[in-house]
Amino acid sequence: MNKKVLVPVLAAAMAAAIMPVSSVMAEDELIKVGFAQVGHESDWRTASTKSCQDVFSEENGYDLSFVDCDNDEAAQKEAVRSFIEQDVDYIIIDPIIATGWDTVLTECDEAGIPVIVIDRTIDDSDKYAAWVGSNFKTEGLAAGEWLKAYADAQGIEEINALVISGTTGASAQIGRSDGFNEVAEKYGWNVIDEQTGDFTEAGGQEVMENYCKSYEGQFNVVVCQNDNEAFGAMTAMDNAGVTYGPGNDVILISFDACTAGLEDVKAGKITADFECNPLAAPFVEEVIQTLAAGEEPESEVYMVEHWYALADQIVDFEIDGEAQEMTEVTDEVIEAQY
Ligand code: GYE
Repeated sequence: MNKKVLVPVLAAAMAAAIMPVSSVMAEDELIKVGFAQVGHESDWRTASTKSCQDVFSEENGYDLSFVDCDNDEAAQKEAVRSFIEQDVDYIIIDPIIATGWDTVLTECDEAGIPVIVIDRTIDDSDKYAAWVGSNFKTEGLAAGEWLKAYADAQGIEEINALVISGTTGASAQIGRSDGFNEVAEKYGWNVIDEQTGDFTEAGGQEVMENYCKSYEGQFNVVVCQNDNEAFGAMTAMDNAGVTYGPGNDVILISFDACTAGLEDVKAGKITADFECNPLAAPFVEEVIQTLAAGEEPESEVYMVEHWYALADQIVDFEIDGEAQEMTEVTDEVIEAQY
């Protein structure tokens, strides 16, 4: 398998190479793209949708059919089938969950429509041209190894963690859980519970309310698998009188590092935030252009991501022997985020 890791310089060069197509282009000359998006559950998702709508615009030569599948697996398959009926040129899928895809992908294949998978992975079929997204297990490992280094630096000997996971069966959930649990096992931490908040603020709040009741005084780490869950968890902890963030009762870990998440890092609420970069659409366009030219695209393209904290929470750590760099959250960093 060809693998490619994008570096920012290459990304900028690729963005510059995307030529705007004349706005006088006739409608039938536009490239028809269908995008079956997960839903609208988070800030991350909003940024992902905007990235796709910006790239696959009419101005850029595309006719985009966008379907918000509202986190409904059946609706997502239906959306893909409607794209086959519309005879689009390319289908983009952000799979809500990682399995159950082979039948519908076979239908795309038989219709001769190439599929590009974006963000979450499909784990039970290889009938797609390429995937562009993030290494979720690496994100989970980073959160775990950072926690180890930070707890050591603070003299915290015991880790009692509660996890609020993402949508069960989504590859983003599976990878982040696997990564964090692997580290937890290695250091003998106590992971008290893991329940899903479905990547939403309301879900995060509900799970944390239950945790505060069931495990009062028993936990010192809360891991939320996205920023929106962390926002909900903070409301629940505020209501229960649990303090969080640097120097407080609970070390609060989050993923995504969207603007609002980084603002909470800056405010000393989220202790560390592990980025998942939603701006993948330019790289999906690169895949489409490669396919349109009759060439074979890279089969896997990984987004570049950063690990964020305030200066006092930045510690040295490694993943599989590789030293990791952390980025200090400043106003400029927040300003540049999505
Ligand atoms: O972390 C979360 C979103 O699939 C990586 O989905 C994505 C996740 C992201 O709802 O905020």
